[in-house]
Amino acid sequence: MQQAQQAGLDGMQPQDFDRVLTSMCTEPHPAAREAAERFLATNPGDPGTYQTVANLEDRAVELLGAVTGLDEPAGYITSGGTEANIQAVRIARNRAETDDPNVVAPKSAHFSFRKAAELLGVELRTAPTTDHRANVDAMNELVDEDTVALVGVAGSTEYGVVDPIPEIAELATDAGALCHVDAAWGGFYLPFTDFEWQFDHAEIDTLTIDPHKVGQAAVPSGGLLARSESVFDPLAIDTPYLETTSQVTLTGTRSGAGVASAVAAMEALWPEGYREQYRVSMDNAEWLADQLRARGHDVFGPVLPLVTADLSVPMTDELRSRGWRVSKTGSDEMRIVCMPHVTRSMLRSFVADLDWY
Ligand code: 0PR
Repeated sequence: MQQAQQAGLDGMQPQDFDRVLTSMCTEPHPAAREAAERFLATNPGDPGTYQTVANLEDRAVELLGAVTGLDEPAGYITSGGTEANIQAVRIARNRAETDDPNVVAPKSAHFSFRKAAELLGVELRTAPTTDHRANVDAMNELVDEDTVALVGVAGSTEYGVVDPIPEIAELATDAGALCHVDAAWGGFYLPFTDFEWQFDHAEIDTLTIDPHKVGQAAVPSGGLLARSESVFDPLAIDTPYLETTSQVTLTGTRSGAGVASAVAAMEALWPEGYREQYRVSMDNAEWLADQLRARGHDVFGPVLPLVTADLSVPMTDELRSRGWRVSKTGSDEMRIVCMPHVTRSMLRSFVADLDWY
């Protein structure tokens, strides 16, 4: 920000992806980039005025429904996974009758649930995990009559694991609580795996899946889906002077670029392009895991295309100084996310740099 003020934008370039091994964003698909630019000045928050982009949003939700196993999907394009998760917790809180609501999630749940809890006055109860995966018994122990939602993660931020969603959904049904699945990152890899995480696998009420992550849309493009339109009823706010009479979204003005680019990316890539991307990224992650194991490191994964390893922290700092963007888990392991821009040749030169130490 400071730099931009001093130098102006002339000649400034955004971050190159060629050494980024830690981001959950990636290079947008060329069609997504083009669509984002074309719809830059549109606002799906005002569908009466910006009808074309509103129709595109319906198409985006239909495509997200196809990805997540939902025949008649309801939902909208959010600013990202954070907004989608906040909204899911808001639905759960608003529809329940308690004054002291709590949400039960595995401790692996993304920090956006902390934001949701704080904003909404909901207690977030986090249960210990087993091998980084939600432990359903531990979650069950935290459930009581004030539990309004249970959360499962399908593709966790730190380790890329998938929680036992059908079991979590059963707990939610028994508790009369909402079942929310966070597939913000994993959602575009998971259709090509055997994991049970979709609406047609379990009694799921709401689900987060972000086109701006593995979906290869432009930022900002998140997704919140619900089993039916009525799930959104507890969010409806009157909008007296717009042509439409109510809004269920969190933000008012929203990005038409995000909506259009989500449609463009999904039309270009669903399903074959994403399937191929899953295959390539998973191969890369497995190759990297093998290389690190062969060098004596303790490696976790890949379950989905994400690998962690017990490289020491100073080494991670050294790597950063050589331009590699790597990050650490909460337990100080190095964490590599094999996004679409992460190629085998990138990983080869990364491993060669590791050998240099
Ligand atoms: N749910 C899951 C499972 C996530 O991994 C994330 C983000 C979110 C929700 C929230 O999504 P938004 O960031 O779109 O609101 N996970 C990444 C993280 O926190 C986000 C990220 C993306 C970080 C790109 C860095 C980066 O360069 O690590």
